[in-house]
Amino acid sequence: MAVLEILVAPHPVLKQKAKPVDKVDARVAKLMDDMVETMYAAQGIGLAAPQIGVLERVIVVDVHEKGEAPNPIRLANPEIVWTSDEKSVCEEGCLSVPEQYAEVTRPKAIRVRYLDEKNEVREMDADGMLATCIQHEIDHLNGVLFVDYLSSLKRGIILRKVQKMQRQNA
Ligand code: GNR
Ligand code: NI
Repeated sequence: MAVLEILVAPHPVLKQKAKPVDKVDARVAKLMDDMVETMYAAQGIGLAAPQIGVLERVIVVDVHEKGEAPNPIRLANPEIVWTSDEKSVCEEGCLSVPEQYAEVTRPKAIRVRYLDEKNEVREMDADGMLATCIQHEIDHLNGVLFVDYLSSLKRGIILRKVQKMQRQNA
């Protein structure tokens, strides 16, 4: 496995739409493993392939509580097939928008269909943090960042802060 570099906004790859995988073969399974390792190294609860520069529809999530066993979930070609009418508000952050947080409203619960690491079709119900995280990751596959839900004023403030930080670290 390998820890990969995470792209930071405004990297153009983060605005592009990712392509479906044909099937989850050994190559895609390895991509999933590398993404899990990269997510843990960055202390994130999710990661989408475009964040490591790969424009394929692959995401990983792990929302396990501190002190509980890790529970990584690998999803290829994830599709939301149902959303609750009920919404929830979560303070979101993003590894590609480092150290910035803002409230985003999304459906509280979802059902998602996907291919697992063995290329088997699965469906999963999610709510709470897991539902929020999966929706955040699927947005990345469509070139959408959480800041895109904010006013252009707030988005501009956040993206300028990130660029300034990046320049200082360079
Ligand atoms: O680590 C992450 N935390 C987080 C918190 C609230 C809502 C979404 C997330 S996902 C984020 C990791 C990330 O950027 N995934 O794309
Ligand atoms: Ni993100």
